[in-house]
Amino acid sequence: MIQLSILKITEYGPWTLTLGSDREHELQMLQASLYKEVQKLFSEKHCIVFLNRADEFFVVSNGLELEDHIQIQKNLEKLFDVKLTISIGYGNSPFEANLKAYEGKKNNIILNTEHNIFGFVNGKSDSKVTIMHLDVDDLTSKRKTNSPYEISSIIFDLYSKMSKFFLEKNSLTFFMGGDNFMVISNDDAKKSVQEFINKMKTDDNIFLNCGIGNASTGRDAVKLATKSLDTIREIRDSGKEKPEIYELSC
Ligand SMILES: Nc1nc2c(ncn2[C@@H]2O[C@H](COP(=O)(O)OP(=O)(O)OP(=O)(O)O)[C@@H](O)[C@H]2O)c(=O)[nH]1
Ligand SMILES: [Mg+2]
Repeated sequence: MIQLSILKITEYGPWTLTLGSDREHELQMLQASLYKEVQKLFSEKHCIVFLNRADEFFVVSNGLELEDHIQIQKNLEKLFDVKLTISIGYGNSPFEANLKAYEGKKNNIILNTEHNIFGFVNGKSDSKVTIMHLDVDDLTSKRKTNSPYEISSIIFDLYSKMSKFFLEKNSLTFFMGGDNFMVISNDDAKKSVQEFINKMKTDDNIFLNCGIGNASTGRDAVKLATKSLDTIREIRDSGKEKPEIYELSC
C-alpha cells in the first residue's frame, strides 16, 4: 500500500494577483523556500517530497498519521503568509493513491478543519514503497554536440514520454533535475521498465540506467534506488558489462 499526501497552496491564484504585476521574482523565491521547508519537514519523518509544477508537492508519506501532518502544517503556518491544503490518499498503486487524495478533497472528506487536511489516512499499516531512479547514461557526451538549451529540450521530451508510459502502469514520474527522474512505482511499472529503456534506445538513441529501491518508507526507497543506480555506474566503471537495471530491498 502506498500513501500520498498532496500539498497545494490554498487560493494561490487570487493571492498572486495581490502582489501586482512585478511579482514573478517574488513568486519564484516563495516557491523555492516553500519547497525547501516542505522537503525538510517531511524528510525528517522518513518521507520524500516530489516537486510538481513548482507550486504543488507530492509526498510519499507512508508511515505518517494525521497527527504528523498537523505538526507539519503548524510549522508551515508559522513560516509563510500563504497556507497549504493537504489531501491524503492511499492505494495499491501510486495512481490510485493520487485519485483517492483527489476524491477526498473534491468530496470534502475533512480530516482536520483548522489545518486544511482532507482525505484518507493509511498510516503505518501494510507499508510498501517502490521507487525507480532513472538517469541518462553518459549525458556528458551529448553535451559535446548539443548546446545547453538543446539538452533541456531532449530531457523534457524524455520526461513527457516517461510520464505517459508509466502513467499507463499506474505510476507517477517526476523530474529531479539534471538528467534524473524518479518514478513512484508498483510491480507493473517495475516489470515494464526494460521495455521503456529499449524503446528510448531504439526511438531516440537515449541510453538509460534504472536503479530500483523497495522499502517501507519513501526516503529509504529513494536511498536504495539511488544506491542501485550508483551500483550500475560502479560495475560499468570497473570495466565489466553493466546491467541496465539494478534492484535493492530492505
Ligand atoms: N537530482 C539528482 N541529480 C543528479 C544526481 N546525480 C547527478 N545529478 C545531476 O545530473 C547531471 C548529470 O550528471 P551525470 O548523470 O552524473 O552525468 P553523466 O555523464 O550522464 O554520467 P552517468 O550518469 O554516470 O553516465 C549532473 O549535472 C547533476 O545535475 C542525483 O543523484 N540526483
Ligand atoms: Mg547521467
